[in-house]
Amino acid sequence: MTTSFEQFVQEMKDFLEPDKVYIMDGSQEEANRLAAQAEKEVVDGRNVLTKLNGAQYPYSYWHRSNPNDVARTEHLTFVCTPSEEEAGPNNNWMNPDEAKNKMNSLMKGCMKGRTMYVIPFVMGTPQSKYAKNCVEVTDSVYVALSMRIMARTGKQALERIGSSSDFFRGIHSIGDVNPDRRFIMHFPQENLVMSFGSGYGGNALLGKKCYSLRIASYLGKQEGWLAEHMIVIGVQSPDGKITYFVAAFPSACGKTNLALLEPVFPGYKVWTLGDDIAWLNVGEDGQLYAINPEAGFFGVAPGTGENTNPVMMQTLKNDKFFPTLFTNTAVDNANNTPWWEGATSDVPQDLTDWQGQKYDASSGKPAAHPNSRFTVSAYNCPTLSPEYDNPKGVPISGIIFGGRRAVTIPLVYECKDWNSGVFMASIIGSETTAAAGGTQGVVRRDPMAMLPFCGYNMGQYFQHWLDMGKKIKKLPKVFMVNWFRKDENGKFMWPGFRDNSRIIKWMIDRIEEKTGAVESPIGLLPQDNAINLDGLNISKETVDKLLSVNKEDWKKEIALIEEFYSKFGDEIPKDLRAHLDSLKEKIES
Ligand code: OXD
Ligand code: MN
Repeated sequence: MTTSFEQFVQEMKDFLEPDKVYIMDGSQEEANRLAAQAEKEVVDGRNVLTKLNGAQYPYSYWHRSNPNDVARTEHLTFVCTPSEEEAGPNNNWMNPDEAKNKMNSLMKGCMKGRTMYVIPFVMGTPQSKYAKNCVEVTDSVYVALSMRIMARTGKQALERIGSSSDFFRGIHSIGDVNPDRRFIMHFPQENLVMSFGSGYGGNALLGKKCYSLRIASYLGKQEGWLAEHMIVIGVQSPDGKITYFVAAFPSACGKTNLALLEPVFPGYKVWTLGDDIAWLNVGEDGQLYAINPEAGFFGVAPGTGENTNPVMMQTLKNDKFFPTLFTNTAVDNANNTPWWEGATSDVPQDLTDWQGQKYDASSGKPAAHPNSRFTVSAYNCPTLSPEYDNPKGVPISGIIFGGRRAVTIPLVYECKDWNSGVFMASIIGSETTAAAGGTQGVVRRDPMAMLPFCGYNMGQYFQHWLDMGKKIKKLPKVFMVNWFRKDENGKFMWPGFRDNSRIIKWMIDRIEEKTGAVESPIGLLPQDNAINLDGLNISKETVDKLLSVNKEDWKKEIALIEEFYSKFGDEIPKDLRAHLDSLKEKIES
């Protein structure tokens, strides 16, 4: 694309034909003004925002979406590369010309009678050489307000863009919120996304999954870096030393809880840098560095409460940067505060449910949608790392991968080296959750937790991971975890949440070579008593079960991995096939 910012805005005016154009400046005054306007505006039969109790949740608003528009819609999401092979079997593919024609016919003149919000934004701190310039146009004030929270928007972005034509273009309209006319089309070669018919975060906040993962993963392959579905944390030990980790989990597997963890051990502290996306670059010193390109958290509300994530509850009640949005939660009418399952242990008496109806607890249905969300600025987080805006990012010592698995996968193990880490990450399976439309609880392969987000052929993506390993001087250790293993009675064996810090501490001990490990067919397991379980009521038998490698289960797993790999044919790197063969041999011996 060769057009400047001004030319792009003009092109979009001509194409989308809005009544008004508003260019966002990113100021707090603007946030107040747009929020007040959104309270009055009715879209798709609902007020866009309803003000909540500011004394308890400062500057907070409630948003309800169309019940047909509550999650990412993977079957309507396309990667439009010139050839189908380039998009790979992991993506829905459409020929770019066909996709453009389809979107042009849906979007031509679609903003008549509406305002077009133009959102200049930077993904990453504007001072960073790793940050990227972007512009989204949208006709949704909810999207505009959300983008203000999730990215660095307005003047700082416009200054960075200047007269350059090198910026991502996102074109969004909520259209008539009709799933039959809903498409999220990615054009990696053109640094462009066109999205129509949905206001849901992952489909409409185009800086998030669409740009920072799908398009950015493609750019990362060209430019020699990685865009990953990962949290970023720094774990401080009592001696003051901070060890930085990135961790990848499929949606709704407790990423946000881990990103804001309060360790159980005195003297330890987790510093938060990101809860969803990390961009990984090799720094000048040859180490792997992570930045979080986002500026806010778009977190799953249900399950977030004082017991499970007290730091997030404080974040939601902070008032440094506003507004904070609650989408498809319920509302407690006694005090006009947002509520969701798990927010408090008791269910309030008088709730309005996520669809705006009086809640009937005997219905057996939840009051908040299972994928209801909060959108809150990272700057409101009391554990935000002082390094958050460091343009270099933070040096990574450990990479954690996980999934949600009732069986087979141990609580934790360490991969022997980088390449076996890439192999193990490439075979992750996880039970599906409410973050994407479709059946829940089915195990699907989700390599690196990136299956829905990798913007090109995953076979080539695996090769890119292997190639990155050759560029990094001091390779981080790679760990696999599964907080969700169940016993014969279907009960979780590991308490999870704050107790996950026990596992992180073991990882730090491994990184600092303070503890040995036990060889197993899949990797290195903790030695007896190496995980500090002080104060935890858990039997040795349960711990042994949590850490067991059951060959029969793994045989079944290998069959599923082979089936998954076979979809990619020759694109699977030889090295990973060799790892699979060797695993098979060890499991069958
Ligand atoms: C998310 C997701 O919204 O992964 O973060 O679905
Ligand atoms: Mn995510």
